[in-house]
Amino acid sequence: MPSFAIDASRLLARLHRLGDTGRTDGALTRLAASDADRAGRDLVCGWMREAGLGVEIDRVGNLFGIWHAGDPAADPVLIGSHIDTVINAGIYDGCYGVLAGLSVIEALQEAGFTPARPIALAAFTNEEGVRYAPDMLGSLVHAGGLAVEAALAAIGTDGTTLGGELARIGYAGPRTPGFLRPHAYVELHIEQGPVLDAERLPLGAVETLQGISWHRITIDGIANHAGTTPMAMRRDAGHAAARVVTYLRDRLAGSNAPTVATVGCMVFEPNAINVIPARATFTIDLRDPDETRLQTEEAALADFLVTLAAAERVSIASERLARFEPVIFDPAIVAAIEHAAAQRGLRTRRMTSGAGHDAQMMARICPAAMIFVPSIDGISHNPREHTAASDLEAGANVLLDVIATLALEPDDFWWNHQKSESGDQTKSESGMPSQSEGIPL
Ligand code: HGY
Ligand code: MN
Ligand code: MN
Repeated sequence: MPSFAIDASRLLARLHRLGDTGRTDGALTRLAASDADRAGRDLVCGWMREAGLGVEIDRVGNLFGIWHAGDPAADPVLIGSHIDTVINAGIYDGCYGVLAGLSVIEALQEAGFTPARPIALAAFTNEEGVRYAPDMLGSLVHAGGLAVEAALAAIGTDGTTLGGELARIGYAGPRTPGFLRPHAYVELHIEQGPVLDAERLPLGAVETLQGISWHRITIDGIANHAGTTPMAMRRDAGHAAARVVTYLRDRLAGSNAPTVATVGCMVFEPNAINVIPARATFTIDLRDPDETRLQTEEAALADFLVTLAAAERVSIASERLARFEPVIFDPAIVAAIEHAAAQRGLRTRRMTSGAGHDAQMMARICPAAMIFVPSIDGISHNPREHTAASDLEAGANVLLDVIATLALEPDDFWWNHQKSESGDQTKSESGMPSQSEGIPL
């Protein structure tokens, strides 16, 4: 069993400290580039500097803490996630992956591990996409999927621009996004779903991530008097919107497919108790692990909207906010995750991620994969989000093993310190094989 581990009490203390940062009336809402985000960023950058990492900030506010070890010319192994949250969030989504990554780097430093290449930690901007669309914005820009200027010009739900807000909070950095080309990327995250908890498994080796399709729908009818307008004469944007919500539920409830649809935001105008809504604006989040089926659902929805507009005598406009195809992660890193867990006596299962993550963007530019730990009752995007401390610790230790392995060169041992003490053994005490005999990375 590996004798090498992260400092779990430090990780948990930081998780709760960060989780207490940016709360308003007790609720944790750290939207991208908000004052609460600034407070969280300040805290994380401080911890990165205390660990001796070089802190770099790029033009879209992505934070990087770099351990400049090993060959300075070599691409770094990158650990990452995000610290922005949804509204009234839990403390683990994103923040756990960033803080566990920091605890991994500190553990490697404190154990005298000398990586063959730099190891870096990223906290990407606006992963949630609640204030600015698209989601995973910072990692998407880093991966070259969205131009910097377009990202900075993104208009928020509050009418601000991302660029203006990053400058206001002091996190419009100088580095050009994409300045750091990862050798490999690993993200540790809570599952945010029910599978691991239901199966009593401590870890998931995430091999795929489902496709995501976000749209904003605007329905325009005619405002009229709630009391005097006969039902047959109404051009009710609110009723038409409600029919979209029930269409999605009815269509998918009867399906065997894993497709999911969510209408998370809805606004009526003029939003008055005695006025038939003139306008309804709402969002649709559609997801499916299969690209063809996702396209089929998008087309079916578009057809339904055309039929609905005629039937309700309203006009309906649809604006695409985000569209990401399903992703297949790097099989060698997925195998390394399973191997590292097995070395620690931890059972795992292969999984598809239902949630979007920065890893899906990093997979565009380097080998990438994810490690999941259980979410109790599958609850997330909710202050009740929770993961057992033992699972948080196990996930971070497996991340440690995988990062150490990825930071090796082929002729190196898993733990150089081990090699210097006990000569040329082929296995370190940890049981992790040396690169030459071990994981096919
Ligand atoms: O929406 C998502 O799946 C992620 O939480 N950003
Ligand atoms: Mn997340
Ligand atoms: Mn999230």
